[in-house]
Amino acid sequence: MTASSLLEEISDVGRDPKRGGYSRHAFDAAETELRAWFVERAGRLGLGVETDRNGNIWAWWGTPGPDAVVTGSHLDSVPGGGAFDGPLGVASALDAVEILQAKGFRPAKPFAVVVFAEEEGGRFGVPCLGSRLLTGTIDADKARGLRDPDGVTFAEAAAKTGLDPKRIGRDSERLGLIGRFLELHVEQGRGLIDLGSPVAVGNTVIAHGRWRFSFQGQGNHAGATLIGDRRDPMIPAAETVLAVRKLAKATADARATVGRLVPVPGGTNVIASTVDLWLDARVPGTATPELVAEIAKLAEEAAGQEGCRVEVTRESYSDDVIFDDALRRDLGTWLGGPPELPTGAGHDAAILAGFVPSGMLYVRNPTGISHSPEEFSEAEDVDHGARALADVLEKLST
Ligand code: HGY
Ligand code: MN
Ligand code: MN
Ligand code: MN
Repeated sequence: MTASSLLEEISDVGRDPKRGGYSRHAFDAAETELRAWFVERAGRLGLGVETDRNGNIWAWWGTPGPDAVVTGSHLDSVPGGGAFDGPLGVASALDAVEILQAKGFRPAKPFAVVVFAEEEGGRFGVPCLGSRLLTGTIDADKARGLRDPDGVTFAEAAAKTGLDPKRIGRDSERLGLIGRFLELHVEQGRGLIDLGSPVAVGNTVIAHGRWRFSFQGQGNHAGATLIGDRRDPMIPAAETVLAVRKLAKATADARATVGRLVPVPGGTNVIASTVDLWLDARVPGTATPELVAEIAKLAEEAAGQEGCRVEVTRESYSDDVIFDDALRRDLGTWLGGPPELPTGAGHDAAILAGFVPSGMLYVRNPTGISHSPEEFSEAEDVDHGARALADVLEKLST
């Protein structure tokens, strides 16, 4: 089945009528349905499927072994996300295997399609959790203790899906099998429209991280409390949101976002006792921590003026990544010199790039919008991308 028809096949899974788009989060009903879909589709291609200790699914074409060519992406989404971010890479990998099998190709090296767990961090808050656990770039105890918005820990959710929480953590043996990793992904931006090409080769992923700002004040009655008697955490939180924009605008090429802000208890006629907000900050090079420190300083000043406190916690951070030079060059040669694209979006390939030669292919998204229902890629470009992936996987596996 072509990648576009595989995406069509799952187009009703995890639709989110409230937010629009899709909400498919680690081990929830929708993502579990997608996992089962992947296992069934991989089985039809004769791939040997297994789930690793961290919840990543591996579909082996032939016997697992060293110097493996591995491709894949993720099936989870952001809340109210698009149909392509993640599943496009998985569907294209399945289509690429079918294209190669149909022409009688057999890989000369071990070959696997992988689906990483919790790439968006949409449930447990840390992006690329599955690939960070595989590579040991997150402490296993910290990961086990991560809580979702309902207070369920990653360990509990993993156990419920059949994993042994005690085994969660770096999987050196499995990591050691990977010779090359290649992720195909929908473009999250509009570079390819302007460049007039259906595909591009990834070159860099900019540094990015997530920080939690927890503002503590005094919960109180909205009508009975004079303004001068308040310690309202919503005020410094709001000032921090404005400071994020102001300071990011003053920092070259910075992107900084507050997409999630949670007042507790969250009543219309209640002055909040606490307000939590999450900052997603990304600046090429080493300037992200500096930008965040400036924002935190303003947050502390604003909290002090309102008689509140603020606690800032770093929840995740990844440095700038440059993909493997030789692989980038080979991909460019094999695909006839498509453009190279930097990206501000994080990917599992960027986590693996610290351990194995990794690369990315992007497929044109004419809306230039992602992490939103408008995310899109034409079927013609989707299937062109899958054929391009098949071509380069054949070269890598010969
Ligand atoms: O947030 C990101 O950049 C990615 O889509 N997980
Ligand atoms: Mn994403
Ligand atoms: Mn993605
Ligand atoms: Mn990714």
